[in-house]
Amino acid sequence: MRLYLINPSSPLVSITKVKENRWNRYRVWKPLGLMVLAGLTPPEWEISILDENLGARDYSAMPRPDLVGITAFTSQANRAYEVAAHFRSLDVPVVMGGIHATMCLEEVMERVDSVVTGEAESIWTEVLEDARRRSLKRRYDGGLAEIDEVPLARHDLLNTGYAFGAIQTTRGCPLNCTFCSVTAFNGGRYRLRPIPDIVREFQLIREKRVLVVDDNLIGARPEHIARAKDLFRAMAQANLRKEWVAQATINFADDEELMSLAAKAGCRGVFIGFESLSPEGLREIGKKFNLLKGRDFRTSVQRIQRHKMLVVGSFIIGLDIDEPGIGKRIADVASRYGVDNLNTLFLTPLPGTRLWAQMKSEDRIALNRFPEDWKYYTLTFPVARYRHLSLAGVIQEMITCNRGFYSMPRILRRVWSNLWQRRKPLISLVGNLSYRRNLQLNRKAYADFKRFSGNRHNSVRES
Ligand code: B12
Ligand code: SF4
Repeated sequence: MRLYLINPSSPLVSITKVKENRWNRYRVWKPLGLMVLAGLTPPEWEISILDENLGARDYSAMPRPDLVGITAFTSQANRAYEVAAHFRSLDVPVVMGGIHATMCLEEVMERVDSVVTGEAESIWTEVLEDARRRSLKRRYDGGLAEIDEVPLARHDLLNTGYAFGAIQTTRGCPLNCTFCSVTAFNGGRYRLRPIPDIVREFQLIREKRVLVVDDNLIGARPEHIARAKDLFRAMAQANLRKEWVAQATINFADDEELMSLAAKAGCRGVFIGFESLSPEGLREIGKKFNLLKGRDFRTSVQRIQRHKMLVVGSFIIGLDIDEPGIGKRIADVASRYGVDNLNTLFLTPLPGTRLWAQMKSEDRIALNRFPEDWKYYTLTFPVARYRHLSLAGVIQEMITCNRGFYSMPRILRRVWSNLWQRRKPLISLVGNLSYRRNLQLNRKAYADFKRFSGNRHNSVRES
């Protein structure tokens, strides 16, 4: 039995983007979900993982599979449907799963033979067995998995072409921010994989550099932080010789021992969601965690950097409280915090989130011709109507923000400070140049987007 597991080309991170900007090589990441699925697949299946982000595939020149499994983020949905249509025209059954299939079940059901919602661990072997017997059901629901029994991901099936390997050590997030799909998809319970499994899986990864995909590697509660320390100790003891980056909340900076252990275990950078400059903004999106009184973000960032780890800060533009001038303010504040890279995104109502429900009820989703419009749900296009910012206005704020943060003098200052602190100046330089080069590409993308979206955007003004 031949199984193709396909990651459809992404509008953001595909190899075509790498051709436009070679620094983007560092932004083509492995589709870990498919590697996990492969790990769950019994040996009688011959598996190929096909990642379209590594280059276009000529499926008609390949042997006919017995089953196709497709994953997709929302932004990949249209390409996923094209791939599904191709294989269905050959009478090959197509199963789709992942975040988009879970959040937009009806839309997906119309376009594939079978949909798997939720996490696949508890259900995938049943799907395969049904496929073998040619009796696939239209829908399966995996719910939330007990991830302490998950088999190791098949890293051997995708071991060339990427700058980074990928691994997951926890799932779920209790914080339920309004714009984020994670709590709706992976639940509010913070679930932990057993440390020996994680260490063993790290040893299977060929790449020297690894992305730890967890939404928050350290968690929020004291017992989670204690567990993170145990994990880092075990990783250091196993002498993995890996350098890795991860997402964490700002409380990472509050514990010297935690940071020191992380650095010893190979942590070279953390991605931190600051999201908004003001307490009102944080309240608006429900990110109460960042509201801790008395926190000085600059000091927190410096504490992390002292352990020779880079800090990437993320902010959102388009909140109801955001007014003209927000772009410059974010660039200035992020520079003041001293983050090494800035990743600013447009507030985007992703299906299944609280923000989606709110914006839909207020008729503020401007790009709403689905599925065609999903390709703009990359958080890099303003797909909604923003309270105080018109379409042209919100795009201009983004351009101002990025131009301000990624101006050559500021880049050089950051690289110099990294050199001075002996903190991987090269990685910082590559990251900064990659973003800077994309700014020029973005301008063209914005112009195309404005033409495409026409007059569907009118800013929502307060009455
Ligand atoms: C790592 C990550 C990335 C990485 C790598 C992505 C990749 N190639 O895998 C990078 C940095 C590139 C990235 C980019 C983006 N990301 Co991202 N990312 C994540 C993150 C943190 C983890 C994903 C992961 O690897 N999980 C671990 C694996 C094991 O889980 P999984 O993929 O969900 O797979 C399981 C199930 O879904 C299911 N499954 C999945 N596929 C299939 C297929 C079949 C056939 C079956 C049966 C089952 C199945 O089985 C698996 C095992 O249970 C998630 C948050 C999250 N917790 O999911 C956000 C998340 C997926 N990203 C999100 C977004 C919005 C983006 C961006 C659009 C935003 C941006 N500008 O950064 C881009 C766009 C990428 C694109 N493709 O267009 C959203 C997606 C929401 C949505 N509706 O699409 C999420 C959910 C976070 C959020 N804030 O809500 N991302
Ligand atoms: S943004 Fe981060 S903290 Fe908020 S719900 Fe999503 S994963 Fe949790």
